[in-house]
Amino acid sequence: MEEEFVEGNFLGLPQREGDVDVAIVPLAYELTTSYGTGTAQGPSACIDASAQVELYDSVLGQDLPAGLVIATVPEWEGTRPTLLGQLDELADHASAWYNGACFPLFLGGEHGILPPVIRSSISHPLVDGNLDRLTVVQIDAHADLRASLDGEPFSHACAAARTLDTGIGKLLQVGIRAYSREEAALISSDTRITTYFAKDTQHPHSGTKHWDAWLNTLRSLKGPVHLTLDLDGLDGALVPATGTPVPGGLSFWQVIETIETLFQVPEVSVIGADVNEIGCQEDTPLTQFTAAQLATKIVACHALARKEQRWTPTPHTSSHDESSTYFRAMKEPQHSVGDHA
Ligand SMILES: [Mn+2]
Repeated sequence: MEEEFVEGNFLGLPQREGDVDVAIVPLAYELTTSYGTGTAQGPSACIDASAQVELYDSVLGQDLPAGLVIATVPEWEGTRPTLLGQLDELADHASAWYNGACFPLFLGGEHGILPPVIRSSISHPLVDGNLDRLTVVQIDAHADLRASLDGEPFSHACAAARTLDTGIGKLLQVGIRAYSREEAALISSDTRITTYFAKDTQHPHSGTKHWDAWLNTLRSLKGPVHLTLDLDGLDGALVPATGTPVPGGLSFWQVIETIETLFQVPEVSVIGADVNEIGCQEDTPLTQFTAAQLATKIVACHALARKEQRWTPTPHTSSHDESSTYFRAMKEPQHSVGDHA
């Protein structure tokens, strides 16, 4: 039976009755993007473009919503006057979807959304107050490990560094090809970080060996995982309207393979994901359509994980300090690599 098409909803899907299984959460956040190229319009552009994405997924073997209640949440826009205040506001907004019964997919917005999103996942039952249990898988052109950029420690260029500050256990990166000497030093010295560089995985002769090693690294994971997909991890030709497109990146199919592989690891539960740095391309919808296709793949892989009993809803029973002043209480980042900005 054909679903009714609802304008403004992800994939045009009508929201069914019942508890929300998948929340599509648009975060129109753009405070620190280098060129200010319109990532705040990205989430709505992605939702509009999703109207053209096929509902059938070949791996799932079904049409979405595949029996799930998928809700498209109204767009978040910050109201507090300071950046740290807005990060707390964003974390409060995100935490509602970490109740253990729902899978949130955040659409950004600049990559600066990541630290508050990760902070808010502390209330998820599988994290259970200890973010050390969480692994973050990052697809990105940039390492995002700077201490600060232009004096701003919460810049999008510092998203992974501030996420490490929240206390996560592991950070896995792939697609990385733009980073500073200080970031290279941190990658070498911080045992929580594992980085697969694009110069290795995309090498015309030896790339396959490195790519297989990346997939095997994913397969070795256990426990709760958050997937953060910065669109610029893809080759710039595919996403020219992302904030900072970079040549030499991952192919579309490599990103698909990463998503499919991660969601199928038997001992992994992907508790949330984000697609960020979505731009709104005017002359062709390629950038926002690419984002919409990958967002759909994430939802389909989550649906498959539920179907194959690799994702069991774990309703919230415990209460944790869900402090809504985490970022405002922060004076300085807790680690520092040399900052020449
Ligand atoms: Mn990034």
